[in-house]
Amino acid sequence: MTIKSKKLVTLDEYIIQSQNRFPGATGELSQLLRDIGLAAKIISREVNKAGITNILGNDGSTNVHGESVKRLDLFADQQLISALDRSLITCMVISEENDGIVKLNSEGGKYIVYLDPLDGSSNIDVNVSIGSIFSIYMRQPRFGKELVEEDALQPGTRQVAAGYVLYGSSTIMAYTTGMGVSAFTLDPSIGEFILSNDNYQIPTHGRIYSINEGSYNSWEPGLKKYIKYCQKDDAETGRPYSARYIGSMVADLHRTLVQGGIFIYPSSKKYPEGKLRLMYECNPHSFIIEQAGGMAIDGKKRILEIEPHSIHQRTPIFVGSPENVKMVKSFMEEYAEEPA
Ligand code: P6P
Repeated sequence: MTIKSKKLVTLDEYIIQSQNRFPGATGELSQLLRDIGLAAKIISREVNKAGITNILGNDGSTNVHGESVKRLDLFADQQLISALDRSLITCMVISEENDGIVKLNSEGGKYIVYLDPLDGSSNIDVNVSIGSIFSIYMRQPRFGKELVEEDALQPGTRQVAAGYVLYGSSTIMAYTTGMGVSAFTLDPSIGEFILSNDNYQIPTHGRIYSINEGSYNSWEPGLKKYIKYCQKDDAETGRPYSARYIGSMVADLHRTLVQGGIFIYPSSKKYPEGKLRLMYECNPHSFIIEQAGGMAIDGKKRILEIEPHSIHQRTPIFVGSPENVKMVKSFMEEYAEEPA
């Protein structure tokens, strides 16, 4: 009797196998991804025991956006930055937790990394899934010149890799280097990320819409009409949709990638530019979703084509299954002139 055992592929093995497909590859991007994977394991360990140790709660400071910083935010930021610093491949990091650019020991490093070290951290104390997000660019060829913020202001189309780690019922790391989206599930018993999905394809249409309906009154007319359309009971066309909103972008976007549908964070009275940050929340998730066959717009144009003017700038985002995104866009165009 032959026992067919599914070959387990670890993150490190997968990265090396992928790199071997590119003879010219130097292995540096592979090393960078492995560094992030190592930091993710350490962060996962702390997140999973946060309730026991005294790492929960606020550390008393506020970040560049005036948001109270959780101790786990700082821990995740430190772990990711030190992991990237050790391999001397990254010249600078831009992180939600730091006002300006963070220059690393290797100013000659060829990569620039954006981080949201622990997105959704307001959910930490109520045990809801949270995540780390990363976005990787090549440093523009200005070698020898002093590193400045402008070196990092590149549109999302120039990302060389992007991904996230979701600390949920299991810890999952998903990333893309432009050749599709792969995901790995952490097996804590052996401390390895194991390949769990080799080429995500988002459903072309999904029956889930994900938006914070608390800001309904400040939405533009077309968005209001679209959400009302989703709520209509129409068995023939598969409506009503289901509403799912976790309030943790990484968790909402991972569900959207796997089950399809649409995630929306529009502009509102409180956030006229949108709440979510372009460079380290919207661009990486948009790269992932597009690589899986989905769409990501700011309401009008592709997120990835936005020319950034600031490392912490915000943008509205409509992201998910292509049919859902096209439909909300058509609703907003059709009712653009209606009074709010
Ligand atoms: P709201 C978490 O604070 C976050 O940055 C994202 O993870 C999440 O999608 C969004 O904000 C939730 O914002 O205004 O709905 O609470």
